[in-house]
Amino acid sequence: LVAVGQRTLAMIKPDGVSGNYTEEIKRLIVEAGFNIVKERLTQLEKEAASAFYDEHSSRSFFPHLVSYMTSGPVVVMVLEKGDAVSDWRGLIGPTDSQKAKISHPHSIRALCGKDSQRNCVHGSDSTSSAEREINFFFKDFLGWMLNKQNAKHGDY
Ligand code: DGI
Repeated sequence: LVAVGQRTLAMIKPDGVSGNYTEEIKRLIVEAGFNIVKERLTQLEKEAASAFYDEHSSRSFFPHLVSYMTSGPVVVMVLEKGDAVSDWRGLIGPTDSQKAKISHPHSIRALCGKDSQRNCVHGSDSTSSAEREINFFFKDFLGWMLNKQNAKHGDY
């Protein structure tokens, strides 16, 4: 029996995609021993970005966060590895990209993040948020997008 690794959700945020970091980030992911088991390019709308970051809805930066997250396409991936959640958090580095450049110079946020909002990548912070976020992008959100498309085409 082959042990299946833990799974986590990784996202290349709008600044990472528009800055052309997608291929380099994916290379770092594979080099670090993760398996990319699912991947999609998508565009978040206000409703989806707000739902994804619901835990921050009362923070003063929330409106800015939502407009940043909806400013361009994102790449979402399911990564698999023995300790996927903490290993991916380690590889991306601290939230504040400026701090990352000093304390974690080899992290992905040091490589392509700008500040504490435009920090290039996302990683689930626990196994339970990984489960929620994977379902969000590869189950719930997918269904929601398809329903919207069907509605647009009058195909109920
Ligand atoms: O899990 P992280 O992304 O490392 O950090 P988090 O869960 O504390 O915050 C989620 C996102 O919210 C983060 O990636 C960017 C945004 N954010 C967090 N703190 C700040 C922030 N955005 C702004 N503008 N200012 C902040 O202090």
